[in-house]
Amino acid sequence: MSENHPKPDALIVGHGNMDLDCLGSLVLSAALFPNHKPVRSRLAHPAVKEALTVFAYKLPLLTLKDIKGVAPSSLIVVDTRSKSRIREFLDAFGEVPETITIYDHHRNEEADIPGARLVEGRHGSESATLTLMCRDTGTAVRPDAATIALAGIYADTGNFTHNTTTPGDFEAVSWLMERGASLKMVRRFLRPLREPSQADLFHRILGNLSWRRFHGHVVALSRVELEEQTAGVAEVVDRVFADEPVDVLIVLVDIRDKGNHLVIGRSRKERFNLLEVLATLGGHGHIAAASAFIKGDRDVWSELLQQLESVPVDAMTALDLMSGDVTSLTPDNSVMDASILFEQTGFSGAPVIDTEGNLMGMFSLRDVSKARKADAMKAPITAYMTRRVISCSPGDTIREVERHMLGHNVGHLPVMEGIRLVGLITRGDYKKFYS
Ligand SMILES: [Mn+2]
Repeated sequence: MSENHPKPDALIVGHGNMDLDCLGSLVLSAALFPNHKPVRSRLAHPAVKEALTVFAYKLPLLTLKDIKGVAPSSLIVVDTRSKSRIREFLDAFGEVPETITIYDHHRNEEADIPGARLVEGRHGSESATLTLMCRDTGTAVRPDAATIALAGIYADTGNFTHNTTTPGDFEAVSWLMERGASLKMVRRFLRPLREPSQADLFHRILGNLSWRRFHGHVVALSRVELEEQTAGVAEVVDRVFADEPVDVLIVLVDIRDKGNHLVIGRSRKERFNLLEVLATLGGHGHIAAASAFIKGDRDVWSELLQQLESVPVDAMTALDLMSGDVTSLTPDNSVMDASILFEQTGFSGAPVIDTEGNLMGMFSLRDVSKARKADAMKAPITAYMTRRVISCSPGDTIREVERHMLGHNVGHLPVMEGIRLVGLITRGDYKKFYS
């Protein structure tokens, strides 16, 4: 900005190291509040750098240099509510702005910007919230801005698969598509591992993976070294997380030149609050995606393991999923007896228990129809039951339960403590868990 221009009086900033949702939020809020000028952060994710290169001439983003010493009367903060994440901008200002308004969806982030008014974002991406505001206020959004916003929504919702995704994210996408957003360009921005160094890091993270159990949660951990801090590490972690069948992934990156550390975590479990785990390391983010940057010589690995030991909520296990009050059959029951039981109860299967309480097998509706075809409804159920029963233990994780049920295509999974039947998990129990 040349000396001839007046210093801007009203600004929009996002969090440092801009990601796509942050850029989308900047662009949309610039459309919503045309008297406010958006400012870009010093660092940006590789995908954002690419977007800036493609659209630079259409995105009038100010730089830190432009706002040095400015005392804005009004500041809009998007995609963060944390003071530490807008530090570079606050440091550049001559004075703290009088009016600060925050548009953010990081519900678990501490809102510690003094005097700021928070407009709570209720969707999986802040770009969705601001898109719907544009729609509702009749604010025009050009195709380029729509493309960037669309990329932000895809990125922050993990292609609409994160638990935080709402119908509003979809509504916003629909509206942006009507404004001419380019899916082709979004695909380009979202393609992972664009740098050779990212591919290398990807393989090293995978190569160093180990699995540990903390309070029933199975956590995949990996520790790698980088010569210097490079952009795009989080994208690599996302890629590993997308490919690996794990519930929680935590990667520690030791950065050699300055002796700093970066911890990036991803979780698919609502019960596993990553933000809480990384809090003592100064982490920020969401329950499902958080990271921490730790300066200097600290044994971050040990601290992390210690913190994981104190994960607050135990993992769900077979015990949480099962019904303990199991209706069972005995070996002297006939197929007809079982058929009547199923009809009366609506069950589609039951364990067969002998007089000593041992599990002899499982008998299901499928077995009834087999016997009916053979005209053998009076035969004992032992003639038609499944003897090789797939079972699990009360302490098995949901993932292990899943493996048993889906891997062997069984609709009833007995939960055994040694030879004693303690419960039964049905397809219905399993589906309830996912609803
Ligand atoms: Mn966001």
